[in-house]
Amino acid sequence: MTAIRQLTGRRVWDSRGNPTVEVDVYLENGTMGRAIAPAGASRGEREAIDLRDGGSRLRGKDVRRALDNINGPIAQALIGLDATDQAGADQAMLALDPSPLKDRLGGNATVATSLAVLHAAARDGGKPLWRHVADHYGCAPSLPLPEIQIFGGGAHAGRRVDIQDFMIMVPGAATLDEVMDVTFEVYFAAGDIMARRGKLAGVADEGGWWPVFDSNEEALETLVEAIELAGEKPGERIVISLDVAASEFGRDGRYQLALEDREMDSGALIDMLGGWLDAYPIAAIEDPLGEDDTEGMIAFTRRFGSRVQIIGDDYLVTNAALLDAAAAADACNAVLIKVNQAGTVTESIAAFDAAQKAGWGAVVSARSGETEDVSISHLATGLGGGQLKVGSFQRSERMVKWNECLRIADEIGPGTFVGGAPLAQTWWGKEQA
Ligand code: 2PG
Ligand code: MG
Repeated sequence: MTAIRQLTGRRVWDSRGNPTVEVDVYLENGTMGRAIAPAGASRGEREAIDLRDGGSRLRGKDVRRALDNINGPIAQALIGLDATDQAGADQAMLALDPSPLKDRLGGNATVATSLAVLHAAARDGGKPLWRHVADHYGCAPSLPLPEIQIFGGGAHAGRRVDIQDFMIMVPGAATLDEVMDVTFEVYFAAGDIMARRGKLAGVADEGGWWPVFDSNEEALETLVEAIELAGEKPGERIVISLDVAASEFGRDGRYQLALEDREMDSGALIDMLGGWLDAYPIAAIEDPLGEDDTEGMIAFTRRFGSRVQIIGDDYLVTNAALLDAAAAADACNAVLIKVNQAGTVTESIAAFDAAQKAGWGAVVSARSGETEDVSISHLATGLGGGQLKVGSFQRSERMVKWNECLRIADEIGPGTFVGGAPLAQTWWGKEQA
């Protein structure tokens, strides 16, 4: 056992220029672990809250209350505990704040603390974080298959288009290096097309090109063109992945497509998305219906679940109980794992375990507000066999995560990137068969 000697929170700033919390955990032997809380923009209603101060200071976004919680009650509860007992440290925080949304301590306070403890324990054991995660949770580590955004949208691009993420995956690549090469070509081909049409207008929150489009379909068409301009055949080595983030434009089974000035019910939205699945090589689709539209999710999964990965993000908020219920109802077939939605590493692992039990895929994911923290690159690798979504192929808070995966690839050795995670291959393979 190596006990936690000191725990300190400080205010730092994220990729959107908003304040966030960083935690340093020091162990008795001087080992230190550090982590920073990310922040979402399209947040699920049932995810752990970011505790912010409100009021007029920093537009209400300051995090002094979360820092007070870290430096006060959380430090008091965790000092003296064994840093290698992740569940024990997380449990100590849950005992302080048993509320479902962690509104007392703040999910930002708990997630930075929880991840900092994980980092400290890994260092204490002399292991890279990915190896510690694999050993601690009994997983076979493997490099994740990246999901990389080419166009932003939704809440990350002033709602310029309704759909939030237009992404590619390269399950046909043999190595992570190859994924990066292919992504470079597609990303800049997309930029060239936008420039040629006078539509190049910078990038959205996660580094994808700003979506100057007249319809959601135009974004999809342009993505296909970019893949072709990069010299690839869409659906061969490269597939498309979408985050519809439907909760952002739908409530109570009614959806407002602002771009097209159209209102539709769940059935019409499902038909529209189904049309896209027929027309484009889409292998994965996230939050196709709203977080309150379980019937829609079930209907969508019934129709398309055998041919496409259907990922619950806002719908499941990295919550094992919600995942169990969704698995029983057949309401999607994969989960997005965001540690700050759950609020602790232990609860995120519980959601990951529930996904494994259900036979579902798992996509470890960043938030739209990010930092230099690279914990998720390690988590995705350590847990093994999955995917990783960190945004686009530009802006350092995104690229640090891809670059960290490349370093991990050197550590883990050749042959561990299995030509695209088996998961994505399986889903796409089904379609091809
Ligand atoms: C999502 C994420 C990342 P946010 O919806 O999957 O793209 O967005 O962090 O804003 O919730
Ligand atoms: Mg999402």
